Amino acid sequence: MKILITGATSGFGKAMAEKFAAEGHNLIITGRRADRLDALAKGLKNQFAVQVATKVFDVQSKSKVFDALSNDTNLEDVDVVVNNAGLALGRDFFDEASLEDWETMIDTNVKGLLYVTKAMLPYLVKRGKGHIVNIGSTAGMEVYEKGNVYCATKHAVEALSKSMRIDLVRHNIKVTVIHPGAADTEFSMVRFKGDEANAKAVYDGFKPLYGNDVADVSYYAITVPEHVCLNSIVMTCSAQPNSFYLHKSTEQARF
Ligand code: NDP
Ligand code: 8X3
Repeated sequence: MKILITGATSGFGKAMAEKFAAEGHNLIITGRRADRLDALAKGLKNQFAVQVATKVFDVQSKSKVFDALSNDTNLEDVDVVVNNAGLALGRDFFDEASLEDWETMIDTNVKGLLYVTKAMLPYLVKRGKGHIVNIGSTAGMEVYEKGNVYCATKHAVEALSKSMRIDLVRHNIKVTVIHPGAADTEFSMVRFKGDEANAKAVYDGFKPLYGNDVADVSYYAITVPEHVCLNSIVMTCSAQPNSFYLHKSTEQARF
């Protein structure tokens, strides 16, 4: 298979690239940090003898997404598009949160996912088959205190995944949405804007998901038989029963 993954410079996207390459699949990996993409591509090509192309762009920029993804013969036989790039910014009460943080989350998690999907669809439609895998979140299932706009963007990913599944079925395009719970990636460092103590505290007192857990589940979802579609997968670590309750060894409530 050939798989395009957005946000492959760290966390889930990087772990997926490593898993899919280890299983012999060719990749197009994307993100904004070119140095990381180049190092990952080089390592995977050497280790697994697969083809790995890189594309550097910000998913928030409509023109850059379409410049990067349009009219590229290497994309004509892409089987799977993984919309993974995304972020949270801030953990603040609604009245105290930053408008700029809200805009960046909406532009990345919602509009970026739409731009990438729209840019890739002509290839999948022309082929008459394909699979879109969107990375949502348990935050897209239930909102939690101070999660406001991040939760809203992930609710949008859930709604868009359902819509895509209906509208694209006539093109034989499957749509899966994966909703992970708390996972130890660079996510919290980004959310807390480099505040290491706050970021680390998120994962204190329990064993969270890791990138490879999400990569393994994603791999399963993209390798089921063609006539099977896993529509929606909610996956959490064993200590997390829902989006806002986390059973910590040190305290009962996460937030
Ligand atoms: P990381 O911060 O480790 O990775 C995020 C990835 O997204 C990076 O590769 C980053 O690349 C990319 N990215 C962010 N903004 C942009 C942008 N504007 N343009 C292009 N790429 C971008 O976090 P995770 O791996 O944890 O997050 C991946 C996805 O999973 C996100 O959608 C997140 O919301 C979701 N998620 C995370 C959970 C968690 O607890 N970690 C749980 C549930 C869902 P670069 O900076 O190089 O551009
Ligand atoms: C990321 C997980 O719990 O921070 O989507 O919302 S959480």
